[in-house]
Amino acid sequence: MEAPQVWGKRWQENTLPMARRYMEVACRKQSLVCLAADRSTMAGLNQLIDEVGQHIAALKTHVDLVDDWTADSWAAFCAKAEAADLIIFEDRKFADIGKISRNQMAGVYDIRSWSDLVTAHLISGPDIVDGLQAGWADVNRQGGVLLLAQMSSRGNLLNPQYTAQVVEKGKTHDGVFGFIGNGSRPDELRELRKTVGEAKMIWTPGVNLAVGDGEMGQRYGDPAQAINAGSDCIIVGSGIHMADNPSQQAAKYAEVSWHALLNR
Ligand code: S5P
Repeated sequence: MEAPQVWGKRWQENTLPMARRYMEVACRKQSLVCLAADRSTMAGLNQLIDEVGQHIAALKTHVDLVDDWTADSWAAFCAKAEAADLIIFEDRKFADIGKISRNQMAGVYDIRSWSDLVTAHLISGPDIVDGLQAGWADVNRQGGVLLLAQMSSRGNLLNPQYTAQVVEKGKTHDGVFGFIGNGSRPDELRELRKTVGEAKMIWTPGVNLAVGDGEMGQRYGDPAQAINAGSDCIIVGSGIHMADNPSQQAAKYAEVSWHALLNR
C-alpha cells in the first residue's frame, strides 16, 4: 500500500523529508517498530540486525553503552542497518546549550555523521534544536530531532505543564521531527496527540506485548493501544532483543503495529 493512503493526514501535513522517509519505510516493511538495540557488544548488535532487520523500520541505538565500540566496527554496523532499509536513531538525549550540543554531535562518536534522528530534552530551551541541526549541517547531512515530551519511567518530572511547553515550542520548528510520548499510558498519549495536532510524529517507548512493570521503574503498555491513541512508532527493546526468538517476536510486533495503523 502507498504511504499517502496509509498515513492519511499525517502524510499530508508532515512534509519533512525525514518524516516522509520514515512513513515510506514503514509501508515497505509493514512495520511501525523501532528496535531499541540495547546490547553491549558489537557482535550482539550485528546479530540483532541480521535476525530482525526485515521486521523493523528504525533502529535506535545508545552508542555509549557498547563495551567493544570502535569507529570501524560502528561504521560497518551502520552500513548493515542502511542495507536493511533502517532509519538510524541515536537516543543520546542531548540536554545542554545549543553550542555544546552542536559540538557533542561530533567528538569520538561523531553522531552527526551516521544518525538520522536524535533525542533531546528541551530543558535548556529551544536553541538546542538549532545546535543539533547545525551539527548535521557541519557534515552536509540532514536529520531530525525527537523532543522528549513525556517519559515512560515512573516518577519522571515531565509534568503536563512541561509537556505542553515542549509541544508549543517544538511543533512549529522544522528541525523537530516529532516527540517522544509515553507508550505505557494511552490516555496521556491521546492528550499529547491533541496538543501536537496531526503534523508531527509521536514515537513511544514503554510498550510490550506483556503489559505491566518492567525493570527499575520502566512501565509497559499495549502496543496497539499506543498506536490507537496517536503513536506513529512503537519503540521496543527487551520485548525483542531479550526474547528467546527475536525474529519471531519482531514479526509479531510488526504485525500488531501495522494492523493498528490500518485500523486507525
Ligand atoms: O521515556 C522513555 C524514553 C526512551 S527514549 N523511556 C524509554 O524507555 N526510552 C528508551 O526506550 C530507553 O532508553 C530504552 O532504550 C528503550 C526501552 O527499552 P525496553 O527494553 O524497556 O523496551
